[in-house]
Amino acid sequence: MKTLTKRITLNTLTAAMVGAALFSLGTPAMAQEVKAKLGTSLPESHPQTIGARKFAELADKKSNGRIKITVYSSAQLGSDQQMQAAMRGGTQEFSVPSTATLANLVKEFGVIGLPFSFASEKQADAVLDGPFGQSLMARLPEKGLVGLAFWENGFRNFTNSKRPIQKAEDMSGLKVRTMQNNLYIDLFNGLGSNAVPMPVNELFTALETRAVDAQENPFTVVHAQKFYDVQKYLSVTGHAYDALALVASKKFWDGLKPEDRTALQAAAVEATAFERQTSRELNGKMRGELVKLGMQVNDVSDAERQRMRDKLAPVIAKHQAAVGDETAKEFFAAIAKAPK
Ligand code: EAX
Repeated sequence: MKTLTKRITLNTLTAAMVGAALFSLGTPAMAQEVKAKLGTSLPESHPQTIGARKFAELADKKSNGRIKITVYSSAQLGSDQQMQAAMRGGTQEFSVPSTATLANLVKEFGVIGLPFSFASEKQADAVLDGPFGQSLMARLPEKGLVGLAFWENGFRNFTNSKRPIQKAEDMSGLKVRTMQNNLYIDLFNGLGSNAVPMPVNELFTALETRAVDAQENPFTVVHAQKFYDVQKYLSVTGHAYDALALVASKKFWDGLKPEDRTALQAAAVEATAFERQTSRELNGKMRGELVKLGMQVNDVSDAERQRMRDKLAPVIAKHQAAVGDETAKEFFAAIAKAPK
C-alpha cells in the first residue's frame, strides 16, 4: 500500500512540476500580458478621455492582445497632480495631464501656457511635435515619467457668473479658479482677479456654491464638466493654449519588453492624431451648444486682447525667466518658424 501511495504522490508531484514548467513557458497571452491603469481628470465625453480609450484600444491591437490598459475617467484615480505622484511611484501606469501641471515637476513645460503665445492649433502642433516639444519631453525621465505625445486641451476662454468680460478691467475683483500652476495664478491676479488654484474635479462644486465666481477652460471642458449649469457668461478670451501630455510611469516603462514599447509608441502616434481631430471637431461645435444650453457667449476684440497681453507683460517676463530665458527664446523661435 505504502509503495502505491508513494508512486501516486510522486506522479502527482511530477505532473504538477511539468504543468508549472509548461505554464511558465507561457501560453503567450497569459505569460506576457501587460496590465496598466490610465487615469484622466475629465469626463468620458471629453477628448482627453475619448483619446485615452482610443490609445488603449490601439495598444491592445498592436500588441496582439498582450497590453491591457484600463481607463479611469473623471479623476477616479485622483487629480492631475495626484496621478503624477502615483506614476512616479509606479502605482499607476499612464495619465494625460495638462502640461500646466507638469510644469510643477519640470519648470520648462510652463512655457506652453505663456499667455497669447500660439496663434493657432496648427502652430501649436508644429512646435510641440517638433524639436522644441521633444526637448521638453526629454526632461521627464529624470522626474520618473516618460512623455509619449502631446495632446490637445485647446485655447482657454473665461467663464463667470457675474458679467460678460469685454475688457481686462471687467475681471477685476472676480474670484477665479485656476489650475495649480503659478503662471495661471499670476495671470489672473495680474488681470485684477483673485486666483484660487484647485484641481478640476473640485471646480463644479466651487462654482455651484459660489466659492469662486469664474474659471477658464476650452469650450470642450466647459461642456464636458457641465459648467453651463453654474456659469452664465462665456467670454472668448483665448488667453492661452493648453496642451495635454500622454505620459507613462518610467518605472513601468523601463520594465516593458522592447516590442511592447514599440507597440505603445505606435498606438500613441495614432491616438494623438485621433485626439486632436476629436478635440477640434467638438470644440467647433461647442460654442453653439453652450449658447443652446443657456450661456451668454461674447467675443473679446483683438484690441482688448492686446491690452490684456500688454497688462500681463510683467507676468510674462517673470515666467519667461522662471522657465529659463534660453527655453523661452527657443520656444518663441519655434513659434516664429511654425506655420500659422
Ligand atoms: O487636465 O484643470 C484644468 O482646468 C484642465 O483644463 C484639465 O483638467 C486638463
